[in-house]
Amino acid sequence: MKGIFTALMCSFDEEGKINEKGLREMVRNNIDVQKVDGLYVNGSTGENFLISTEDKKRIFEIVKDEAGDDVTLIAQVGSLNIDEAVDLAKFTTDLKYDALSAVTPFYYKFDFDEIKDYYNTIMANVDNQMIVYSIPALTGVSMNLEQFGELFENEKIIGVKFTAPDFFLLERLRHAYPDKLLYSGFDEMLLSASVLNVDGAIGSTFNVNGVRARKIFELAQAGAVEEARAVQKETNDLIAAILDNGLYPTIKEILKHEGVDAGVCRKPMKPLTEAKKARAHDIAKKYL
Ligand code: NGF
Repeated sequence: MKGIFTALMCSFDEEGKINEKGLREMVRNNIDVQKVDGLYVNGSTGENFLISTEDKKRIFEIVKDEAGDDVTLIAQVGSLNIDEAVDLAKFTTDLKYDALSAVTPFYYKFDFDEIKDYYNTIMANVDNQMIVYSIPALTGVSMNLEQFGELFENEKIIGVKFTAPDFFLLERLRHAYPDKLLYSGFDEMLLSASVLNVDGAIGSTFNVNGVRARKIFELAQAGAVEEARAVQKETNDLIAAILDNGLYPTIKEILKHEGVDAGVCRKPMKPLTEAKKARAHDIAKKYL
């Protein structure tokens, strides 16, 4: 369960339908070219919150079929509809996904007891392990050290995907829960998180920059911080350009530049203009 995990994208056609061939190519690209340790399926990067339950299941099936046992697979099953979350948790456990993850329930201002009940309900229904997906900037849900500790009391909850720039909390979590898995969620902060001894990282840009991400992680683990910093700098030049051009559509366009049939993003995300498409190809040429 440790190492570099790509937050997998899904290839959609112009009508928003799954492009199975493209999805399979994306899986293979991550395994064979980016050489990542695992895939995080149907997360934010997978446009999970824009797709139907049926499409989520189909994506889980295609990815498992293509990846087999080549890499570790984590299924993001979180949903505001707890019945859907449980259904997806059962479905992916049956498919032999190695672990589950669930975004903290958002939109309504759930209190912590409700959040805890959400995770415990999902896990009571399956024989699997759970990585909490914490991304306060998008969900508005922040948890403190003690609250993470309360979630971790459930032994099936084995870690957290920590997508936040709060390195004080990350260090406290590392110190307090040495046996739980901590994953860095912001690719541009991978070095800082790695120095704090996270167990791995899950990120969108690893779809195109997985090899550099591994270098950062492994150099930091080996104490070679100067060298790691140089690779993080190259990485951040790439990430800054991607963010400036539009995150997910630009990663897809870069994948196309690399020969991967990455398709387009689903509405309401808008397609890249011709100028931005050209810029994405320039980014690939300049920074990859
Ligand atoms: O895309 C976001 C939104 N965050 C991802 C990652 O944390 C999301 C991060 O890689 C993820 O893993 C998922 O698909 O669930 C960023 O895209 C990257 O650091 C650029 O900012 O915040």
